[in-house]
Amino acid sequence: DDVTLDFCEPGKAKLKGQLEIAPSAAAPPSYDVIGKSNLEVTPGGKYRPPNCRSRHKVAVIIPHRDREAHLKHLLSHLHPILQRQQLEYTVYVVHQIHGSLFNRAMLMNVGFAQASLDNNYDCFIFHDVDLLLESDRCGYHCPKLSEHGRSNPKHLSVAVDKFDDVMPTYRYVFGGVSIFTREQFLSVNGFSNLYWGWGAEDDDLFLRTWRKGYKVDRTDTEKCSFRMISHSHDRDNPMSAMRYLLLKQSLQRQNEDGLSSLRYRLISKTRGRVFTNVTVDVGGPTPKFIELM
Ligand code: UD2
Ligand code: MN
Repeated sequence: DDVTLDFCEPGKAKLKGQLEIAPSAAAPPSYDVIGKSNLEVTPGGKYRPPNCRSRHKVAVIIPHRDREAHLKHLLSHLHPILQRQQLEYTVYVVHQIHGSLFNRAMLMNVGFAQASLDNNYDCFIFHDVDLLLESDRCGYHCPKLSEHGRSNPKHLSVAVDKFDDVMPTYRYVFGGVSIFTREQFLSVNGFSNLYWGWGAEDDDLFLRTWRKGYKVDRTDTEKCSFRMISHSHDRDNPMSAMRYLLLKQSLQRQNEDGLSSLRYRLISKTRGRVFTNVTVDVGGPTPKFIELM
């Protein structure tokens, strides 16, 4: 930290309000072009405001596989917003190798662990690759440090506009974009590692959060709304029966299943021009295994 600088004043942030969102069918910009439009972002996808000391040290964690066009759209949209918000931040993309079902939750845990090795981030934003913020008045950060003690994790993507309809918001929804301080995430023991394929890992996180005495703060949907890039659905999860059983026993497992039991094989960790890439093998059921079940 450069302690000689004054803290950034939120009032001085040059926000734009409502943002234009390029149609997702359009070809996304290349990483090179994204880099050239964000010259103050340094390798690894890191930024800190040059003229003031940020009040927030944020790691943005994006789980990813085979959605590179979405990733480019997201990065080109998000970097300028985070800079305008005067955040000190790094973007981590956690990439799962092929060979087993996708495990969004486990990739979030890996992102948390790997980011924590790099820096003392105080705030973690767990972010789907396909959600674009519609206004930069939606703060991508945790409450101020002094308020951490009594703050709750936050669900940011309450309003998601997808093919012109707003997603039904039911009480347990916690997917999309969610925000935890380091203490909060450690306290809930992160996400469960056991959800392979689409669904329920976010509901599980919601239960874990309540179990540890937090509530889930919802953002003001006027300020924070998102557009989801249209994509085909992967809801045909071969493990779907399993996930209801898992959810039922979520709370019994909480202390043994999560950050405390996280095992993975790090394939590579590299600093790209506009993000830090973490590629991992998290294991998991192979197509052959599922066929035999
Ligand atoms: C909803 C939730 C999501 C998650 C999911 C259930 C919202 C807005 N989103 O998303 O957070 O809880 O249900 O698991 O509430 N991904 C890849 N490659 C894949 C599959 C997934 O990169 O092959 C990543 C990517 O970041 C994606 C996220 O996982 O955005 C969630 O998957 P989805 O977008 O297919 O699921 P969706 O939209 O139903
Ligand atoms: Mn999606």
